[in-house]
Amino acid sequence: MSVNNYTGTKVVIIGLGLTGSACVDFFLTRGVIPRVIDTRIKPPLLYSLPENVEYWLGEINHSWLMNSDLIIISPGISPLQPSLMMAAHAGIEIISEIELFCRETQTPIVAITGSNGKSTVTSWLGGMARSMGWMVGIGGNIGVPALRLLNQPAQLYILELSSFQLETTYSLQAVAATILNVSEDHMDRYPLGMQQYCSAKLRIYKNATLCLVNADDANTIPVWNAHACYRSFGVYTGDYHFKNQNNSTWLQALGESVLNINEMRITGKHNFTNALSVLALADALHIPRGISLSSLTSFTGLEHRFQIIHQKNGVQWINDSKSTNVGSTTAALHNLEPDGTLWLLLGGDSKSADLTPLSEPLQKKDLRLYCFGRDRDKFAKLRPEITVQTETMIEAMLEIASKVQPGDIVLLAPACSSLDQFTNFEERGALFTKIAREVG
Ligand code: UMA
Ligand code: ADP
Repeated sequence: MSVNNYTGTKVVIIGLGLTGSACVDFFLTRGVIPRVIDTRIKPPLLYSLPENVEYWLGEINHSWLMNSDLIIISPGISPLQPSLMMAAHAGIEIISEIELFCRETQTPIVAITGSNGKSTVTSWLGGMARSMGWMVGIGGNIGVPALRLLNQPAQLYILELSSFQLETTYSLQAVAATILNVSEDHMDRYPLGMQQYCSAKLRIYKNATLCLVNADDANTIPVWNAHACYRSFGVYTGDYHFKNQNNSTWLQALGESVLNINEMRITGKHNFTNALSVLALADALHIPRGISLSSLTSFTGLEHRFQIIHQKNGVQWINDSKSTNVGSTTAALHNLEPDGTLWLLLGGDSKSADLTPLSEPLQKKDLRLYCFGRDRDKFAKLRPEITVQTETMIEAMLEIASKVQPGDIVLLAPACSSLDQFTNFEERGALFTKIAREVG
């Protein structure tokens, strides 16, 4: 039941992708016919637009904006575009789809952001909450627009939120909110750099009941929200951390050793850190330990995230196609100590990132780099003496396949978005998997 009455509101939606399309449906069911703008000539969901909805393609229609009462911007559109700045200056409200969603529901929301690990933590916690028998809506940046979740009854929402979505979200009042980590990403969207990117992420804590911060990452810690309760996780500090005992590593929660990490099926040190944050959020939701620990041990991770997809003749092939920034590639490299050579595939669209933080992890010995895609030159400069450049990932894989020896690992962790050569990271990961199984 909508608590907001939009009758008579002149609504413009910018973007006709997943988000814009969900917004169109939302307003139509509330009896408001919005107008839709997309700066692309052929936005992906144009075909789904009902005939009675007016649309404008190829550029922002400034007069439509100035004649509206409410503008909903898709995550891919920056509110700092000149025409949106002018609309804001004229007093026209500009909000995200997440803001619309928050205004519609009183159901508790867990909100999760961070440069890396959002989808993993969101799905992991989501599965855990569902195993309680709760009706849980899981969505946001993970791929399901939050507004679509309103179509099903829910006792709890778990939302993955990007910095883009948070920029124009004001009414979020999460029962628990976390920034998992911050490393450089999306610098093409944030010309003022990390400060601007961090400020967008920090908005997640505003009005949260519980803020879960990463004790090892100062960028995840807010300097305000005096009303919130704070919990932290970290490698060796924080309310949730690791403890070495009896020659193994345990998850330590609020002073108690609760789980030997060897009992978990997920791999990678970064995923054990994700487990700490999942456990902290589960505790915030009062999920009994028996259920949370059982879910921590059974979760095997998501596709395209640091997954061994092929093993033959002593060679492992790892698909980490979702590694789209320097932080996730660094995490992947820190996990691997092969007996032989590590063959790393890097490249794509680096989104104007500073790549120099990769220099240190790329000092690993017995490493070979294969750089492909649009920004391959930039990566090749990091360690030219061990680098081969190819136009495409397939060319690189064919060459690597002819050279690998038992004990080697081939890792796709490209530190880039795939959009220069693929539809999305799933397509890149699926191709890597297919070729690895054919030639590996
Ligand atoms: N675009 C234009 N002109 C427009 C509108 C969009 O050029 O008028 C471009 C954008 O710059 C972008 C692309 O079209 O390159 C898609 O943008 P969109 O805002 O229409 O995207 P949606 O299809 O609505 O998908 C969005 C999120 N996409 C982005 O933030 C770019 C999806 O996250 C999210 O799953 C979906 O909403 C549902 O919430 C994707 C993503 O890449 C997976 N997110 C970034 C990330 O994870 O790093 C933030
Ligand atoms: P996101 O939704 O934030 O992009 P994902 O869970 O999809 O996060 O993982 C994206 C990439 O980040 C993958 O390469 C994954 O292996 C890596 N990753 C996951 N968790 C972490 C973490 N805590 N720290 C660094 N990298 C991580």
